Amino acid sequence: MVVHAKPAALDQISLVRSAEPGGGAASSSLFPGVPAVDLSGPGAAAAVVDACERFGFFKVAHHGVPARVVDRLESEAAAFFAKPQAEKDASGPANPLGYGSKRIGRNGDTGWLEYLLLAVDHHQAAAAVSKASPVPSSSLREAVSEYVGAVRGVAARVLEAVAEGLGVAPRDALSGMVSGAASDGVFRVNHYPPCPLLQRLPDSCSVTGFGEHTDPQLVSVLRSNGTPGLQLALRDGRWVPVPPDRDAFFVIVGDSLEVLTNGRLKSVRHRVVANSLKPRVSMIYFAGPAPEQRIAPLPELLGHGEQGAYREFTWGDYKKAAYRSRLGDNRLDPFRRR
Ligand code: GA4
Repeated sequence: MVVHAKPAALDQISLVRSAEPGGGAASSSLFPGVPAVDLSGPGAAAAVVDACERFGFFKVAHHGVPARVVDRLESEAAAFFAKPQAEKDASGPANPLGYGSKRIGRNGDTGWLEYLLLAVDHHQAAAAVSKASPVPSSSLREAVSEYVGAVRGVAARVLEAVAEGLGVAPRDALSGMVSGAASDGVFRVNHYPPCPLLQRLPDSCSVTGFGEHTDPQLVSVLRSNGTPGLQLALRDGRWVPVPPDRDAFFVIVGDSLEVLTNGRLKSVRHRVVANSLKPRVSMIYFAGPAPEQRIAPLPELLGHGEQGAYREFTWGDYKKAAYRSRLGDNRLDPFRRR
């Protein structure tokens, strides 16, 4: 019998059962793959709503964000993560903003990654990394600001499509929540170094890069390099890998959009597993509202006299509660009406 001891370097990092490609023999026929939506195409609103209802997740094709903007940030991020550890540590530890390594949040979650987490200020014409965020260099600050300026437009178009597809008026009822000057945008760039130790574990085991969780905001817009690792949970709980696509953006439905749509759209659990050979770099923009924003089911989505399925909260309170939780907790549960 072969006994696989967990290598000491992975002491603090938990292992996960691998998702089988396609979601396993039983489900591969049921999972047609991640839907791709052309936001400017005819029927975009219906396609966005359909993908969000079925998976809480889809890929945006033909998004119009120049490759130059994405590539610039990717190379700035690579240059930062290649710096000596002491230089990176000078921008951390993330609390929650700044440089973090292996630790996620404040309550003991860990993963095989390092990252930069930054707050974003929204101005009419442009987005900018907030002064409160420790950014290692002005060139990285500029690259992030330019990138977020572009992807916040993708988030806004997605939320306009959701409003249109669900028959919510005005068209900017949702997108307006995440684009005002007081809105709480967050940006993170994750670097998952190769994890050669994986080769010493059985095939059925992976190393946690970023543990399973839902995102608390309305939507998140993710772009990664060509290294696999992202997985999502289907509605039946089965995990499926998301094939990487460096030219696309992936949209992830968050808890706040679940509540606003009274559960028509559901936030999706997702996670990242480490790769044994190649580094993975992902950049994610989290579209959050202003701290005072009330998050409650939109009246248009309730029948006459119907009570919403969730109790109301403000984004500020929800965020505070999130920071007291563990990554994998179901943070919406306390707000569900039974
Ligand atoms: C998950 C989504 C975003 O990455 C994030 C994360 C945040 C953090 O890394 O600081 C949290 C996590 C995320 C939810 C629960 C809390 C807070 C880590 C954690 C354990 C930036 C966010 O907004 O919530």
